[in-house]
Amino acid sequence: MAETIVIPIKGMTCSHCVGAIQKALGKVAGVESVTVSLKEKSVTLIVTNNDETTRANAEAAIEDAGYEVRK
Ligand code: 9UX
Repeated sequence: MAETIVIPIKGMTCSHCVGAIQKALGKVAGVESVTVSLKEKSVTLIVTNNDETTRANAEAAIEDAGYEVRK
């Protein structure tokens, strides 16, 4: 069942960041859709399974793209 994950992101301040994060997360397995909010400084993912692996992969993709996940 599709589920929603919201990940707060640090250091995302312009629309280029939004594009970069969207692209990075679009490649993560199990991610069905990516919505980045510049205003909320967070990303909302629709995922096939809200499991540890999917979340870890998504966080790794954000960090690889050069952003920090706010824990
Ligand atoms: Mo904009 Mo984002 O100049 O890392 S691309 S702040």
